[in-house]
Amino acid sequence: MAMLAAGTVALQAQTPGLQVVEETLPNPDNEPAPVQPVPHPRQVKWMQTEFYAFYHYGMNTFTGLEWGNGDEKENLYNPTQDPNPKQWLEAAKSAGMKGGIAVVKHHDGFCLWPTATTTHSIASSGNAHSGVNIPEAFAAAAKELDMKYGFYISPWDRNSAYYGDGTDRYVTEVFLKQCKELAQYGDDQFEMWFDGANGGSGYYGGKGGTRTIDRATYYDVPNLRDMVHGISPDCVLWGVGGEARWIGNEAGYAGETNWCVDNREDGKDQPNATQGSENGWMWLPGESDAKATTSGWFWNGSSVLSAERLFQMYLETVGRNATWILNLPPDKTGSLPKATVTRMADLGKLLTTRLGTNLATDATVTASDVRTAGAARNYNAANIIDGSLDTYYATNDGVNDAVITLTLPETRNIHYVMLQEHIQLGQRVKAFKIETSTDGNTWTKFGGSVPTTTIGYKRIIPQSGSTSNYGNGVKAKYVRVSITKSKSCPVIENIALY
Ligand code: FUL
Repeated sequence: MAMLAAGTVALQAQTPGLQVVEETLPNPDNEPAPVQPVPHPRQVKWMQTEFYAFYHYGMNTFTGLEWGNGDEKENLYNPTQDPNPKQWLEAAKSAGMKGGIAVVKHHDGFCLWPTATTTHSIASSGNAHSGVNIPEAFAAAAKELDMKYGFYISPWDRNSAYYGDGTDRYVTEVFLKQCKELAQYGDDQFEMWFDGANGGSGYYGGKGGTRTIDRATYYDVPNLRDMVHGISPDCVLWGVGGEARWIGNEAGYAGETNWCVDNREDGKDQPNATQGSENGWMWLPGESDAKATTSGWFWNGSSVLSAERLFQMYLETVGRNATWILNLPPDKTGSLPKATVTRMADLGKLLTTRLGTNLATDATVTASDVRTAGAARNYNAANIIDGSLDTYYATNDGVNDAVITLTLPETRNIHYVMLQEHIQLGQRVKAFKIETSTDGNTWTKFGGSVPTTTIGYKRIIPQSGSTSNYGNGVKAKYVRVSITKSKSCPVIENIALY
């Protein structure tokens, strides 16, 4: 590719007659050119986290509210035992989750750590078990369990007198400082969660009334991002922070077609949140937030969904190119109820039984076109079964379709096909199809009527197309994946059969 450095072009404009020699940038590995926009490396790591827990716990756990007004007396926060974030994370780990996000300040403004920004925190509660610093204990437990961690801090604060008071005092003296305090609980946080937070009625230091703000400018997001990334460089700022998008519902599903790119405007909700936008201008991957219980984000005694229903949500979120954050509310003891713990272990077992053993690792893989190898990298079809997130299969430039055939040593029963693009080079595939065969001559469509459009970081196609019925699967010795439409040469990282 011929490239002129921007500085050279400017110099040429200022210096008539200057000869510019075009330089061809070397590409010794013959790597495919990226399709823009591409993810920041922290967004790649974030997508690889896939499935993690959400813990709504705080003042509301004790008042029974979903949205506290901000006037709750601090001593109402009164856990009956020491809150135990390690127990929260252990349950998530047993479900196959790779991390968790703890709510440490909800809209009521009560902080679960002894912040210097307000007295409305655990430091003022004065109860026997209210002193546990939740973000500190949560980060320590995550490190111990080798899990990722992050915090939810509500930008909207119904307690603060300064919120939306016409000055920037709330943002500079409260919100940014609180985010900084939290960032300091670990330089390896993977996500900070900021909800929509438009403002509204509240206590506001006793003044009451309704406060409105302009979401696009109020929270000083550029400063917030720089400050958090300066301390915790891999921390993706969700929602208000503008590095990952809400999937548009709280019911645990993403679009079957789902792009990691979208058209973001500061302060606005994404119009195509569930599906993203094929020609979006920025990398803005979707996260699906859903409840593991039948109602409410905070603990209210409602029952836990069945492992089958949660498995379905997995297929409809992680299996559709979104991450999945599943809410597990701790109760008044400061721990997760037993029923939640048991259900998480059951979910983990289902995931392991159904998606834990790749039946394709000993397949022979061939492809219609294989990109010419470079000095230190090849693009062989077999790269799709090596399980690596670094190697990938690609076609040559100008070849935007591909037929990849996996031949198994013997006929096996297949329930799911999992596909991954090497998203570091952008999301490319627009359409594909999957077929199976027992003899290599007669082919049967796999996936029922599921629209096989996008792949992205991960796509899982169930044999019958149903996400709610495990079914009987299909007998196959040959599996053929045809990429029929792609923005540029396809780059396929993995294909697995389950
Ligand atoms: C929303 C909040 O208003 C809910 O209370 C909850 O925290 C949910 C995850 O995000 O924006």
